Amino acid sequence: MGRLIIVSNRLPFSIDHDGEELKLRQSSGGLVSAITSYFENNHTQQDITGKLWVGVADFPQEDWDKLVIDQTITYDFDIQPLFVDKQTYNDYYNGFSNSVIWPLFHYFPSLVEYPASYYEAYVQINRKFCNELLPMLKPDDIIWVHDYQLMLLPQMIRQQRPDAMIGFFMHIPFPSYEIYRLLPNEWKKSLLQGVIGADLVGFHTHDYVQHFIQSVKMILGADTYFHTLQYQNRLVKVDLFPIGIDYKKFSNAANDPEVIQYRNEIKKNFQDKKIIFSVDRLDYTKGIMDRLNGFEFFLGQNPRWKENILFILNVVPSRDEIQAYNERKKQLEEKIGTINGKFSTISWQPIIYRYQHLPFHELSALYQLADVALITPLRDGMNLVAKEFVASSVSRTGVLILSELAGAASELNEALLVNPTDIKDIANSIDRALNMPLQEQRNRMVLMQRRLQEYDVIKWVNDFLDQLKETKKEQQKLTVKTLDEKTLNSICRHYAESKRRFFLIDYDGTLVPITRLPSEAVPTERVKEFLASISSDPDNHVAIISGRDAGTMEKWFGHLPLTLVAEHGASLKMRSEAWQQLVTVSDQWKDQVRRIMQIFVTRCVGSFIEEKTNTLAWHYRNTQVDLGFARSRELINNLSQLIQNTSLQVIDGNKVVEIRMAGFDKGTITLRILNETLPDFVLCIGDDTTDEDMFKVLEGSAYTVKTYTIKIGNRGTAAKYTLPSQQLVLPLLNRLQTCVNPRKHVL
Ligand code: GDG
Repeated sequence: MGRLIIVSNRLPFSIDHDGEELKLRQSSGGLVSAITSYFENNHTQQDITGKLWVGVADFPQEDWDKLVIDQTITYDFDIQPLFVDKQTYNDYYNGFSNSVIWPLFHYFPSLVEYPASYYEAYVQINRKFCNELLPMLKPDDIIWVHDYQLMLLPQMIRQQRPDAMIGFFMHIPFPSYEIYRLLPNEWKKSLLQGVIGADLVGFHTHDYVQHFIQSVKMILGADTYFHTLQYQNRLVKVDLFPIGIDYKKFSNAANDPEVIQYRNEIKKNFQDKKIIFSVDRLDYTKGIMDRLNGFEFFLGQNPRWKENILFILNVVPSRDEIQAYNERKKQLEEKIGTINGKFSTISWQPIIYRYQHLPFHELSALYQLADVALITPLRDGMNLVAKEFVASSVSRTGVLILSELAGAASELNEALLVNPTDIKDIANSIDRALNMPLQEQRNRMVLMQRRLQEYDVIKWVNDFLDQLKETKKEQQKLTVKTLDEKTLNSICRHYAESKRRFFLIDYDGTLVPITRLPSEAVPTERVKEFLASISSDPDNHVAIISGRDAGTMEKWFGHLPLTLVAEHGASLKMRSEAWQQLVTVSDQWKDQVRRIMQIFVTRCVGSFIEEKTNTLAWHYRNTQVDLGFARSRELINNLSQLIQNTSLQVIDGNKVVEIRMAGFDKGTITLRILNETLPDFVLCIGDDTTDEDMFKVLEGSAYTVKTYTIKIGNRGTAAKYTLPSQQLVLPLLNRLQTCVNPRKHVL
């Protein structure tokens, strides 16, 4: 392994001017807290040889140069700042990132602004990151791209470095498909394509993973299988990694003298008062206004808490150049004024409001002192504040009130979960928290603490990096199987030496691409010419082995010297012979099956029934992806029950469910033909699940002749080799002919 390169929009610090002196100041924010903790603790994996953080500098180049010359930089990782044009950065950061992606992904579509210049700047800055990174990259580096500002970057790097190890982590929610699809077409496509340029894509929760997979399926048409995506012949993993915190940093802070001193001061000032605490960046997603409304409602309903309670509300300045943020600051401050004006006495006011970044010892002391942490975002990717409050409670008392719409709610279900817009719910929860018996507080706290201790930020990073390496290994296993030049040469050699060559070729998805309707997939002139050419060699015996019915096969290929297998083996026409029906049972079963399939046609728009002599097939290729798949499972279930104790079987094909007589499949018929023809060279190629039966018998121990089994696509298969796409089939087969006769080139 090489270096770990963290790539994020911002660097983890800013530079402040203190007179002539320049000082580093750590930025606040979830991503920075997490990664700096990991780096500071020196917990990096053993095989990582260095650490580098790349991000945009929010300070001038001359400040940076001065710090480097004066050797003021004391971070234990390397830093590569990017200096970018201010206007472009503004359109990329305040524009596309924070006025398009941020509001949309947090379910505020009405706040989204759509100027094209924002997107252009987003592309430009992502490109700038890519261009700066490329010359730095070494072959073994791990590149870990973070968050919504850099969604295009993974693919940009991938295009230049196809083998790079790239991870992407999204710190904010990924919205449901219905929300995501509101983006203009070009944007929504390129953002998804950009992200899946990574090998591993991480989110905080199962829901975000599912939403992302759904969008990739619906918008890019990618194949998905649980947490694996298949897109343009690349395998990408998508999984959940709920970010952890630096647990020890918060629990150990209780013994820090600076924290103790500050804690004592506050205690002295607010003796006997219950403290409610919250800290957030100033952001409309954090639900501060609804929280204040909830608190106001609580005070109105519970006058006995007058003078006995204090809400310490800390708001950290954030994105103040964006209008939506500025306006909200004014509204919040007015609301705080109203509540204080309404409920204060001469010696007490209910809310202490501060608009500033707190030093760590103050933050930590407030976490420890709070009787209640009131964390009520309207949406939040995770929310680290909730976790930090829990970790800080060394006394194991205190109650967490947490929004059910924060990602953290899926891990912290011992908190009092509230709907953040329901002010009564918030008020009732405050009341319940203030009256909760100590034992119950402890029971809840202990369970949450155990969980957070178990999966802290170190585990989080290591888990992500381990999975990234695993994904790379899985991809490599698939590449090992891909038909390469060496294997092609050996197939060619073997082909040239053989005298009784046998070809088993599937039709749909192999000789021709899959189309919307089976009737559209007619063989092209190119296919017919190729088949005529390859079968004209007396040493070649070619079988087209398909699920199509005998009539269609005869119409298309009857004039050529080919063996034809229809309906997966129910009908057979050996080369130069007549068709034989291998199934002779009555087809009365069809009526009942047809009736059931018809119900599914009605219940799933776009699906249709194909009727063949011995088979009924329900196709769902043209349906809404998820609905089609769900209905196909139901249909399989219904049909399986229906055919119990009959000689029928249900086949779960590629976007098709078929029912036909048992005992006939492509494997059985393959063995039968081979036993009749006794070849010395076999090449079998197909794309569908039904082709697996052929691959299995040919790769099984019963069959010993040298064979080449080739699956199109790189899903799991019993075939020995894979070919990335259908378009490569004819060139491959054609190349074999040139092995014997180099001048013969049909295509
Ligand atoms: C994004 C996602 C996700 C805050 N104020 C002060 C301060 N902080 C620190 C907290 C905490 C961090 O900043 C805030 O993290 P959150 O998770 O609460 O929120 P975002 O900044 O919006 O983070 C979020 C996160 O990324 C991680 O993936 O959880 O959903 O939106 O660590 O302690 N630190 C100090 N003074 C402050 O005044 N010292």
